Amino acid sequence: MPIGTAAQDVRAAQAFIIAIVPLDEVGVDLGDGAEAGEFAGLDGALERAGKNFGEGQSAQSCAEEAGILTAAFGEREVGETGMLAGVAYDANGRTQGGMGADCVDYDGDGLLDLVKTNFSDEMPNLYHNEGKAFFTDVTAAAGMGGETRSVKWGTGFLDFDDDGQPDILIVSGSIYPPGTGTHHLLAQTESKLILMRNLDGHRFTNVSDQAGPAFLDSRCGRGAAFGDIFNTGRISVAVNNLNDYPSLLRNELPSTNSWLLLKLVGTATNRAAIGSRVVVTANNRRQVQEVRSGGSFCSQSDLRLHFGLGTAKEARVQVCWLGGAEEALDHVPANRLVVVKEGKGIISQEAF
Ligand SMILES: [Ca+2]
Ligand SMILES: [Ca+2]
Repeated sequence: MPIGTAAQDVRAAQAFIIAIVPLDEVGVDLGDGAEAGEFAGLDGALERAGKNFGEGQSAQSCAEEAGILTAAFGEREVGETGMLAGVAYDANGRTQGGMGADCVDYDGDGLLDLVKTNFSDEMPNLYHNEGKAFFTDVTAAAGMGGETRSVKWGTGFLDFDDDGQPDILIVSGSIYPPGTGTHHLLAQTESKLILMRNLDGHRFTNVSDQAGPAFLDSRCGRGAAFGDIFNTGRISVAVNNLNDYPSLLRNELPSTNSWLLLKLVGTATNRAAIGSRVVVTANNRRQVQEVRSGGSFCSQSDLRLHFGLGTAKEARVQVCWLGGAEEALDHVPANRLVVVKEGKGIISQEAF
């Protein structure tokens, strides 16, 4: 779908816009998945994202029928802690058909929280990190209890409006390809993308019907990858669809909010800095993110970390490298890509 007229129609009526852009228009070869792989990671590996939940435990989470939280105790010992951590079941004690998962600190308390998508007729899960590796299912209280339509797959936290409060995108799609056999007789799926806006750090609201043509289009979605692919300071989204072209959702929100894009380069630790953590503080609000390999579902997002800063014009950046080294950078100006090298501080900046 061209951006032109459809995006302009929506722009007149809505506060923000995400439009579909054919991937071949931005130089991604649709005939060879490897071209898109660096950003979209459309291959078939089980989603599994490395996490550190802020209490001295490195952990991996994986959504299955009973949520599994695999925690590392020290360097060599690994154990399954989903039951004790409160993420094995939903708030009613039921197992669920888990599909995708992601984590970020959505409420600014410094601890990484979890979102998990599930099968049709089931709510997704939003697990709030209470500290000491224990989580509370706050799905209903956060306003996400109504999202039960269709099977939900890829998901991720993204601050699409750069207000400093991470929002949530969920990809949905029928389990069987539309029009196939006796399982799915409808010619088209009725599955759509879901965009949940973070209102105040505690509650989310569904703004899909205000988010532009990409969210009105029914597709049989699966994976979702996130990144500032156009270098605009706004997070865009790549979605892979079953038996269909992938979609690239360009974020065209006319926001005046500031942002910061951080690229970490490891030296003592791995060069991609996977597993390293960043704390960004701006306007007295703290945000935590980690560099991750792998995403959910079957996707790889931009390794650069994107932070919405709201009205702030600068931020304090603290980097905790995977090997334990730390460095702090004060008065980092907003609205630019900043490259930080382990032990060297900022080695380059590029304003967009
Ligand atoms: Ca939190
Ligand atoms: Ca936001």
